[in-house]
Amino acid sequence: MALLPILCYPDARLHTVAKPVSAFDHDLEVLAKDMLETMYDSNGIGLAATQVDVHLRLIVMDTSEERHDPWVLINPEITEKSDEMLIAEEGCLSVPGIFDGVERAKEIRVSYLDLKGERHSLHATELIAVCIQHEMDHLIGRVFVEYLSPLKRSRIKNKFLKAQRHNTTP
Ligand code: K1U
Ligand code: ZN
Repeated sequence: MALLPILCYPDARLHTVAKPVSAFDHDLEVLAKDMLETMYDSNGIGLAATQVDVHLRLIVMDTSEERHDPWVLINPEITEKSDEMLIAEEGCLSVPGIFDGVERAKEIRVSYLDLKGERHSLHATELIAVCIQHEMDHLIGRVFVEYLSPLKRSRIKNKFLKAQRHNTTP
């Protein structure tokens, strides 16, 4: 098992569009395990492969209190979305220390494959629905700060660029 480096905003690689997974092999299992370890180590509730510079449609999550319910969703697709929306506070391991409200569908249905390539469908609400939508955005190269106002986004970008230049934490 290994901890993987997480790309930090505004790294251009975060805007890469991921490709569908086609090989359900040992390498994919290792990647999923390493991503889960990286997510747990960073106290996150989700992580997309894009964030560890692997451009495949794979996300991992654990929204349980006990942190003992790892999920691996491969080639996820949203098949249904509620008209009802909610605004929830989001954070991102690629934009550490920044939290803000984003409007998302309150309920979704997602079709995905597991590590054996078997298809499943899940109905998600509230935090789980928010987290899946946030992670699936990563797979199309979208970071949650893109939902914020241009002023907020530019302040965040400048803060992170400055920290990068000075080699400090944002
Ligand atoms: O970087 C990521 O994609 C993971 C991200 C997932 C997420 C959290 C909250 C809302 C939507 C998506 C995180 O895990 S951020 C850190 C965190 O644990 C957290 C932040 C806010 C609320 C709950 C948890
Ligand atoms: Zn994120």
